Amino acid sequence: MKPTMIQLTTAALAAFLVATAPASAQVRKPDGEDLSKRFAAADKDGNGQLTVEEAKAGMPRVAENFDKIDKDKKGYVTLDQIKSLMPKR
Ligand SMILES: [Ca+2]
Repeated sequence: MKPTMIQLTTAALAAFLVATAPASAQVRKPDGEDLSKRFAAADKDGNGQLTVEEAKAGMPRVAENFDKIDKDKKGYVTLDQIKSLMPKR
């Protein structure tokens, strides 16, 4: 049986969360700081918003889950929106 769309979506989201927040065994630096740096590097025009194009270039995992992060369908995501999807510790 082929995976359903929901299973694929869940798998993609799980992969995204794992990629942006490595398991504690792998974590070396504060993930908030790491995420901020990656966001800043991906945000080419530095306006604090990541378009899907910027995400594709700098944060592919964000691009893959862009629609889920961009809940308001504004066409961009912010660092806070990305952080809100990170597992809380
Ligand atoms: Ca930008």
